[in-house]
Amino acid sequence: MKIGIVCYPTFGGSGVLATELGKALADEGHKVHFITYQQPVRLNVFNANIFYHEVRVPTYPLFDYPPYEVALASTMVDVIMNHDLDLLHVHYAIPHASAAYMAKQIVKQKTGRSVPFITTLHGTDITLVGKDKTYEPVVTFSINESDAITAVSQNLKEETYRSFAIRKEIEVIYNFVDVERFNKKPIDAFRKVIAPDGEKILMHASNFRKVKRVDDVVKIFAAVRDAMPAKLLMVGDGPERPAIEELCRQLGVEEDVKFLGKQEQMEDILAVSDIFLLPSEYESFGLAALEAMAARAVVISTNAGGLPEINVQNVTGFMADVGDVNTMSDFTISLLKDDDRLATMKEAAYQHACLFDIKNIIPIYEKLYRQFCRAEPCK
Ligand code: GMT
Repeated sequence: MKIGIVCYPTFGGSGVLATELGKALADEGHKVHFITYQQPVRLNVFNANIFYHEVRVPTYPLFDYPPYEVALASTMVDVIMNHDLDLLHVHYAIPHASAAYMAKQIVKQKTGRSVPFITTLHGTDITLVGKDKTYEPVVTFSINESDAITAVSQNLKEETYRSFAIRKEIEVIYNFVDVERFNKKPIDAFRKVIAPDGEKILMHASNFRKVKRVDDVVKIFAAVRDAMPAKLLMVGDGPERPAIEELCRQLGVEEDVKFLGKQEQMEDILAVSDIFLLPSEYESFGLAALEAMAARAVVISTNAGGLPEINVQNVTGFMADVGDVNTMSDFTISLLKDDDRLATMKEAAYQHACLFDIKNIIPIYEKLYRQFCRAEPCK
């Protein structure tokens, strides 16, 4: 099939997922056209089935806000018509679903053909941004106009029905991970640089937004470090980072915390990590936690949103209520003091991640796309 994928090209979970999906579909022989304002960060391979179309937003002195959605819809029309796309798959509702609706209407008027679009809901497009009344009417309308709607967890599906007047069925298709990529042996030299005296290594990765409660990561780590020698790796970047660096200094742990910034080689960093901390206020799914599990790190998280759908209590990791730093710290300390239990939980985390392996999830998306095939047999 010829599939257009629209996403945010950044390190955010929705962009990562959309890019990995496109790469996997291209490996299966589909022609995949990425339509976005920048080369997606994970689009780092050459594949003759992958095409990239940049959305250019010309500026003009009149525009305080350059109209990205208009430029996106126009680029979608161009790509659909010139590359004869079978369907569009847009990731993150805002503004991708409404732009897809607009593109669909234009193509229909020009050619008489109705090009289907599938909207995948990822999280903050529903739970934070989408609910805002500035956006809500357009979000509700464009989700309802989607030819198919998917959500990355059962929790997000329920949240969507709770918050918006959605008349259609939402299919849950879980996020996935390429287990083969993340199941890597730790690089000894790397571990020695980070933890020269064999200290346990904890890790966190996010966009450092308030919803991630990164201050709780540092508080948990400070408690662990009081109990034993340990190191914390912080991957990613975002608005909370200066305050978090200050908190590290206030708690006296700055020597043991390394801020690595945005990283592409997540598998190498995860491979040396014992524990992955994700004390978020909300996660629709928690793709970062799933990647950590595939790399055999034990996930200590909150029980918010869709996290209980991937993190199995006391088996693959441990969950506590949002803000319950003491419970998360106590569990982490007792686990790190028990090497046998740590090894058992690491293996359980890996085994559980295998259920979400890319090989299991891609066929589900293909089955969904096949409903929209124009030709039989579906190519
Ligand atoms: O976590 C973020 O803030 C980024 C955001 C995104 O859309 O890029 O992530 C959301 O989508 C991911 C992929 O489906 C999910 O794994 C994350 O849990 C979700 N984030 C939130 O719900 C806060």
